[in-house]
Amino acid sequence: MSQGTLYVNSLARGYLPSALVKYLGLDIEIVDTEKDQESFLKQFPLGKIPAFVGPEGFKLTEVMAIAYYLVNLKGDENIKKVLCGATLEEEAQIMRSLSFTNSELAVAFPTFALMLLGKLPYNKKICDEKRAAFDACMDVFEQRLSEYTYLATEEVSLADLFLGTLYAFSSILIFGAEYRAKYPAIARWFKTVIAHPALAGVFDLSKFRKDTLQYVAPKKESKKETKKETKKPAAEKPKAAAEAEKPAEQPKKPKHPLELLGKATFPLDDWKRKYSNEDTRPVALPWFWEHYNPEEYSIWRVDFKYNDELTLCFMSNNQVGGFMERLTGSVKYMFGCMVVYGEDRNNGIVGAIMLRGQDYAPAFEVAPDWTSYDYAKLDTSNEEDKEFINNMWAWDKPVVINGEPREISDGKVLK
Ligand SMILES: N[C@@H](CCC(=O)N[C@@H](CS)C(=O)NCC(=O)O)C(=O)O
Repeated sequence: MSQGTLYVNSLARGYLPSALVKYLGLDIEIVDTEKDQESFLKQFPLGKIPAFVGPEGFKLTEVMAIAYYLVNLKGDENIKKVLCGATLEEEAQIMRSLSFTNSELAVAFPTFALMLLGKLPYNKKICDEKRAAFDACMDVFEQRLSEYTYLATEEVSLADLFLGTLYAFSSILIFGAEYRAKYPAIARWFKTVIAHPALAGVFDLSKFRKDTLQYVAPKKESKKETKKETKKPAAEKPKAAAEAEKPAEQPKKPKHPLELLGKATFPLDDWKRKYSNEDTRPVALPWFWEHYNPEEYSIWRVDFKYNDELTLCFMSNNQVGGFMERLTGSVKYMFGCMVVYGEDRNNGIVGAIMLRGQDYAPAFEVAPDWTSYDYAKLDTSNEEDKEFINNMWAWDKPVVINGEPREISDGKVLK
């Protein structure tokens, strides 16, 4: 009879339990939740990786508990003594190291990694803080490993295997050779740990980064380049073919209605650059309020009308992404953020969007699904409305919905 199902994905905490299943030769099915989100979330609505279900519905979450359970499930006393400890003191030291790695290093990592990877809005202060917290953990490990061979005992234990997987994961994703060289004792230790049969073949070491990933502010699209690119292929085509492809008469593109409002003094493109390149709260937002002109632009609260029909947060966020793509025709007159708040099966979409003019319709109606949203004009002379706009654009605090603070799980920027 199968010994259960382990749910993992390509995120860091999944590597240890799946390596253990293989190493211990357990009859456990390993399911990649990226391929089967639905059945995973049905059983584990929090959606945290890893998760485990035994044959009689015995459920486990938390990487440390799952790792401990898998080793004990094997029922091999020698393996258990090595991986989980042979004495009370060894067990406690292994637990100590696992807990430190899991609650300090593994918690600091995703925030700055996701910011560097462009998957979370970049905030220099938070990014630097989390990075410093990660480095502080590395210092603790470096100190330990310059005095001892392993993290907790005299052999490779669960503590070493766990940190080993996170070290490999972060070296593939973020950290380069120079960073690793700052921790020579850890690098030496890693060579031994990665050679342990439990981790053999789990990571492709040739994928370790050479340079550490740095934050690069997104580049503004250059109109000149786009023009150049569209001209080039035409020039390379034989004349006759180019002629044949030419439409008989080029119909004039109708002007966007907001074009009729003329050029605004508020430098929208400068603002978009500021927002992308600077810390939102301390630098970008003060700049915005200094330059904003409410006679030229208006700012709207946008609420999705059918929050009850939303299911998984990532699907709600895809919906926001689709809406923004459909607004492309108006984006040069607009800026804003829309966020998904709440949890899977209990979430909603809200945002604050600035647009040229005082009427929302001309900007939004280019998107066929614009009627799925409610629009309410915000009063930027009112502190509460201003705070709502700041919160939507900084997207770093819970949003208050019907008097209740709701965590923001994801979002998109329209720019
Ligand atoms: N305390 C949990 C944390 C689990 C966790 O945060 N896992 C990450 C992957 S390493 C995850 O599922 N992140 C996705 C999310 O938080 O939605 C544990 O120790 O297992």
